[in-house]
Amino acid sequence: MPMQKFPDPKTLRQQLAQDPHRPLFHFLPPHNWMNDPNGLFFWKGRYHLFYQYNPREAVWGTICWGHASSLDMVHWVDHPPALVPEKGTGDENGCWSGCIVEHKGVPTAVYSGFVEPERTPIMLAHAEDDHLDAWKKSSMNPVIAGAPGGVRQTDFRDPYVWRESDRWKMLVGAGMTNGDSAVFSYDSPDLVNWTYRGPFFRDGGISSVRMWECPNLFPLGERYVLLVSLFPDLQGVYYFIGDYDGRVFSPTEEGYFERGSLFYAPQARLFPDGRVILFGWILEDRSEQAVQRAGWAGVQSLPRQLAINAQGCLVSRPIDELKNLRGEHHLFSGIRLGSGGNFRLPLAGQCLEVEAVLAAEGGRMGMDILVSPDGSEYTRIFVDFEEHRGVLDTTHSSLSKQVNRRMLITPIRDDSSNEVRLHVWIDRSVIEVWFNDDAVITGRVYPTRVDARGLGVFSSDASGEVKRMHIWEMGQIWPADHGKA
Ligand code: DQQ
Repeated sequence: MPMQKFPDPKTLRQQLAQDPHRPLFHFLPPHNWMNDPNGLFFWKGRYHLFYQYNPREAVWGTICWGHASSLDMVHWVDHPPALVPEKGTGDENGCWSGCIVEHKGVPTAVYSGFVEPERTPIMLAHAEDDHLDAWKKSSMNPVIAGAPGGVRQTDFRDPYVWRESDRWKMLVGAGMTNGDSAVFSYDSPDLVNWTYRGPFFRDGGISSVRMWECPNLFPLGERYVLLVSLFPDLQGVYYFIGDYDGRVFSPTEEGYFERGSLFYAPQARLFPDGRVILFGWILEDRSEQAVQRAGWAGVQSLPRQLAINAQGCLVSRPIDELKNLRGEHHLFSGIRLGSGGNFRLPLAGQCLEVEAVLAAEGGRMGMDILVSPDGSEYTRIFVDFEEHRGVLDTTHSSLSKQVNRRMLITPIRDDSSNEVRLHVWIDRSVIEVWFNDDAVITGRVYPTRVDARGLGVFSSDASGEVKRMHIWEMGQIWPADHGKA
């Protein structure tokens, strides 16, 4: 691959460090655009994260694979971009999403190339060093030239590969000419010669959209999980849980992993310690003009460990290693609120982790975060105890006209108790909220005021109690010399 000159990522990070919306403990690129996580891979003691990266500007285009690595999946160092488009080949207009597997001791990337206007052949590249800095595209490219019959050529991409006995297996996301969404399966002895095995799973029901992007298949306990991203994006990430006998996948449960929020195109991997961990792309939620002015776009979610809960649903929780970012701790307990009551906490911050137990007999109860002193900007996170819903309300988060306003809603399981556990991660413009450890909402907020940092709790249409609220001030995931706002 021709070596290209990329600017020093540390300098780029320093230049953007004063931006009050740039998160401090979520992974994001040195500058410009990022979308899907790719190639999650553990190699020689380090976790590697690759990502869809446009090094030229803060909007999608000329997609490369950006690259970072970590000892703990929390603190990261930048590497040079790994895969870049090459003229006259199957990736001349972009190196799209894919994964990395080890074949005969060599980490090998399997990904979708992009040739305008509509070809997305499947490509290979081999690592040439143990830092995974140097990559060589395979002389056998493309290893799959295009979509099988019955699939729209424009809607076939994102290979996901794993080893099964003595063969490689691959799923590719697709949209079919008959309107179904599907994943197609292939197998191979060597990653180069692939045999088409037909549709692995297809659906014309609730999850059927234009196509399924970024399929993932992994074992979780005794079961298998198929995860797909519903395209066009913003429609959510959907899962099927089932049995898989090496040929046929038979789902017994299904549901949204996250519905219609700003979380998309996740990649999950089974790591050597037995955990299945996933990162997902968190989109921006402001105008393209505002994004261009900021000079960066896109964030990775917190690394989330996956599990199947007692009700048979796919759930996630942030990995335990994130506790290493916890700084000063504050505890509030027994805050009773009458109907319509609110209480301003004697604390403020923009990078916080909050664990709370809320109790109410009905009505709505929750917290306000990123509150400006005059109350003109605030973000509301609450539980609707009547409707069993969790809500992230960003309608008052920002006075800017360049910002979208949303009510992001998730159903919460009714366990017939009057308590709900909240786990909230506030990282400047990024909010991730778990309700009762199983429902999650991801959102973005862009207060205009730097003093929009206040915190409060409220109750409406019923009285309630904040039984406990732990708050930690959070540290950053970059070395100190990368700049701090
Ligand atoms: N992003 C990639 C595609 C994938 C989509 C292109 C999902 O490979 O289908 O940047 O966001």
